[in-house]
Amino acid sequence: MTDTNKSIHGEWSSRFAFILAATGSAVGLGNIWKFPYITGENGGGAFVLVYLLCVLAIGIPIMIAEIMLGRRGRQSPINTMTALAEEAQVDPRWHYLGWLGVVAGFLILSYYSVIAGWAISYVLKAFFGGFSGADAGEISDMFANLVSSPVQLVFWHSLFIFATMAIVRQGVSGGLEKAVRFLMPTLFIILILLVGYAMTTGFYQRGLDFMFSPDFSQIDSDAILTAMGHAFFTLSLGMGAIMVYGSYLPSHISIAKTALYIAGADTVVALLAGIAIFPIVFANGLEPGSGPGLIFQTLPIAFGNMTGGWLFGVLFFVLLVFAALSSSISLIEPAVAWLVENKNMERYQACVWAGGLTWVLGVAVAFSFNIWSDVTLFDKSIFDLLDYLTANLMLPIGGFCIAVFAGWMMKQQHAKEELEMADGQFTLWRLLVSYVAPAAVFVVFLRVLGVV
Ligand code: VAL
Repeated sequence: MTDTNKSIHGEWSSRFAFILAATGSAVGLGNIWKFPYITGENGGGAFVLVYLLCVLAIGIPIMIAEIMLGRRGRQSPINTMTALAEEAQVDPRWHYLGWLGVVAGFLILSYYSVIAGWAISYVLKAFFGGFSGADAGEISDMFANLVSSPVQLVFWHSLFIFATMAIVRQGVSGGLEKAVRFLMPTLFIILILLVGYAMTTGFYQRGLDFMFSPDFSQIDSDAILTAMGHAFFTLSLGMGAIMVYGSYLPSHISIAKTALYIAGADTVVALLAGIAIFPIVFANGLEPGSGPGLIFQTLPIAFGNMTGGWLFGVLFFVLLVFAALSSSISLIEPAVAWLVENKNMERYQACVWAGGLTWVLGVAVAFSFNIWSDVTLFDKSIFDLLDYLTANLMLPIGGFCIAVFAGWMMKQQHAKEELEMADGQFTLWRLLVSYVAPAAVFVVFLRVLGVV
């Protein structure tokens, strides 16, 4: 773990390449699909405010910590944590933190892929003019038809897993670096265009009010947990992704500044998605809390009714699929890196195993929207259960442990060496990562459990 060490899997070509890849990981379905619908389900403004606070006070410091741990360990998250625990001379069981991340990434990908499959099928719907002139009712029926078909869902899910594994097989620094460089700005421009359309609906102000006027009577401790969990989800924290990407980061690059860029871009994309969607929701008398189908039931109305909507619709869903791909590869990379390191596999073999397993679980998720919709555990469908287990439990617990490890277990001189921050900044980061972030996660859990 010296400065000159490199990961056996390769390294990013520059700081910019890392920013692109990590932003690619962060910006995905979480921002465009999940953020708007959970905001809708949790009453809007107050939820958004809690989410923003969580990104700032918990997410950013933990992101800095997670990148730092990855870069110092230079291996898959499991082996990184083993090495770091040894270096810090603490309990070797800290390597379970690596496992937690790898398993969370795998579980998330299994449902992420099903949703990304919806986006792929919408590329075709847009292309064949399916949205043109359609009203809210027709668009809702279109969505209902899709999710009620197990065959279609499994087909699109399979395609998405295949695409993910094909990219991961190539290694992440090749084509993807280049693709993300062009795709991210384009996605951003289309979102701005959609905001432009939202302004013409007559309900723009209502949408803004919904998102930015906090009404705290709308949220309870579960909503706060969801907002906090989403801060981890959207920044790709606690799922091994950012740690493994950190392990490919050359040593001379400033981690803190990089983390700020990534979190900033991620937040802007999520807010833009919300600002574009809610005016359309209100203008068409739709329900903000209608759940995971929200963007698929709203944005097609916009595309079907605006000038050039055909082109923008196709472009938007293509870009959404790419945003999902640049996230999905980061979800499975930790498992693939571990299989290569520990099971003596070639990269392609590791991809077949990791991809195969995710595919199987994803099929169960696809069925949970139709033929298995009444299979429930703790009152939740398979999809809901996996989402809750990962975003609301595993990621915050993983984040908590990352903060504790970086703030309390690791020798501070080592953290300082890696981060190369000015003294004042380092002190602020330490304060946040050692006290504020772990305490906040802890208190939210206690509240949900009804202890405080
Ligand atoms: N952070 C990504 C997203 O928000 C994934 C990796 C969960 O979509």
